[in-house]
Amino acid sequence: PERDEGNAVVLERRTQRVQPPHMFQVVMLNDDYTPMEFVVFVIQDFFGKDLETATQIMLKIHLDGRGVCGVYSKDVAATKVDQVLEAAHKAGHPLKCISEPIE
Ligand code: TYC
Repeated sequence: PERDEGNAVVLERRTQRVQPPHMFQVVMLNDDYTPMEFVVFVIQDFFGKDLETATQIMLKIHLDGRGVCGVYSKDVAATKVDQVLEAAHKAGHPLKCISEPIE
């Protein structure tokens, strides 16, 4: 650092702290048509859950309307959403999921 740096620079360094990365949850939404087995498959395949956990998440979505499948950085969450929507579209199911910031 320069010895003659201005007060503004010093103040900025004191007040601008490094923030932890903002995390995003991928939320899957219920619908009336997507087969339960397909949802369980997707949750296992794209979110790394085992069969029992994936089944619990699917049933939670089915009953509550939505459920969190995983928490990731913004980029990774967006990629997960794209992968799920593409797989659902290819299979002809209306399954939807979204990414949203936590807290
Ligand atoms: N409600 C669907 C059914 O009864 C199952 C389902 C669960 C669909 C979760 C979407 O995200 C979902 N076949």
